[in-house]
Amino acid sequence: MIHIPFVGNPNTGKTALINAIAKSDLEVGNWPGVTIEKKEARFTYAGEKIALVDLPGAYTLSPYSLEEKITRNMLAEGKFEGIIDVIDTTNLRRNLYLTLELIDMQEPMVVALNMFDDFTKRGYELDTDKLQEILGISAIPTIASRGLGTQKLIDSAIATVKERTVPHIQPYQEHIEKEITFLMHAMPKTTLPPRLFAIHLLADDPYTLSLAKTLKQHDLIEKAVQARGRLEAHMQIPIKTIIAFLHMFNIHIESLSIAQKPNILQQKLKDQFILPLAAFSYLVFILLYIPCVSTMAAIKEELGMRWMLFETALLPFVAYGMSVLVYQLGSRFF
Ligand SMILES: Nc1nc2c(ncn2[C@@H]2O[C@H](COP(=O)(O)OP(=O)(O)OP(=O)(O)O)[C@@H](O)[C@H]2O)c(=O)[nH]1
Ligand SMILES: [Mg+2]
Repeated sequence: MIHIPFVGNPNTGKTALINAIAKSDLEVGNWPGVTIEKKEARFTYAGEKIALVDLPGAYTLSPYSLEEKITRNMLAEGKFEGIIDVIDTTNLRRNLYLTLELIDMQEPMVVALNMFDDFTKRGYELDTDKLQEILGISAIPTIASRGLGTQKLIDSAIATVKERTVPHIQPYQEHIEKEITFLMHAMPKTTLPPRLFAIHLLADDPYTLSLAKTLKQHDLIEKAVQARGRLEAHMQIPIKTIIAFLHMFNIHIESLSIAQKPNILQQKLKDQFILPLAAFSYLVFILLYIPCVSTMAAIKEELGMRWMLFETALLPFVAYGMSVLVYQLGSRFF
C-alpha cells in the first residue's frame, strides 16, 4: 500500500483533490479548517493499492493550532511513501513557506499548483518549468473542482515514490548551514527527518525540544543551545526570527521571478473586445425587443388583439435569450 498525505495551507483544495482522484466523498468547504482530523481515501490505480491521506490545513510544521499538530504528528511518524504538497497558486508566496519546510524533510514529493483557474483568471502566468527546476520535483497545475490535472498529479506522485525523487534543498546562509550540519551529525536515529529536526531544534521549536527530551538527547539539546548562541551572537537577532526571515526572503525572490505580471497587451486586447461584445449583444436585445409597429398591426389584423399582446409580451424574453447567447458565444471564441 502506498500512503500519500496531502499537505498544504487551509482551504487550498486538498480534500477536493483527493475526492477528484479517488472518487471519494470527503467533506469539502468554502472556509479554512473544514478537515479537522486525518482521513483516508483508498483506491487501486494501475494495479497499485493507494491510500490518499487527507490532513488538516497547516501554515507551518512548527505547529500552533491543534489541526497543525495533527498534520505535523502524522508526518513525524513517517508512515508514508511520498507527499503531495497542495498550493493555492493565487497565494504562491505564502504557500511556499510550508513547501520550504516540507522540502527540508527530504522525502519524495510532488507539488499540486491548485486553484490554477483563479490564478490564470487574474491574468497571471507561471513558468512551471522554472519552478520545477528550482524545486527539483514535479509541479503540476490542477483545478480540483473540475478534476483537471489530477491524473497527471497522481501519475507523477506514483513515479516520484517509485524513483524516490526528493526535492532540492533550498540552502540558508553558509554559517546557518554549518550549524545545521553540526547538529545533524549529533542526531539519533528516529522517524523524524534529520535536516528538519536539526532546523527546528536550532529554532527552539517546543515540539522538537520536548521530543529530544523524551528521547533523552541531552547532549544534542546542549549542542543546539551552543549553535543557537553562536548564530545569535553573529547575527545579533534571535535565530527564530532569522530562520523565518530567510524563508520569507527566499520565497520572495523565487516567487517574483516565476509568477509574472499579467500580459498587459493580451489583457488590453481582451478588454477592447469584451466592451464591443457587450455593446453588440445589447444592440441585439434592443433590435429584437422594440416591437415593429407594422408587424404588430399585421398580427392584429390577421389574428386579433390577444395575439398582438402575446407577441409584445414574448419579445423581451426572446430578445434577452438571444443577446445572452451572442455574448456567451462571443466570449467563448475570443
Ligand atoms: N476555483 C477553484 N476552487 C477550488 C479548487 N479546488 C478546490 N476549490 C474549492 O476550494 C474550497 C476548499 O476546498 P477544500 O478541498 O475543502 O480545501 P482543503 O484544503 O481541504 O481545506 P481544509 O480542509 O479546510 O484545510 C472548496 O469550495 C472547493 O470547491 C480549484 O482548483 N479551483
Ligand atoms: Mg480538507
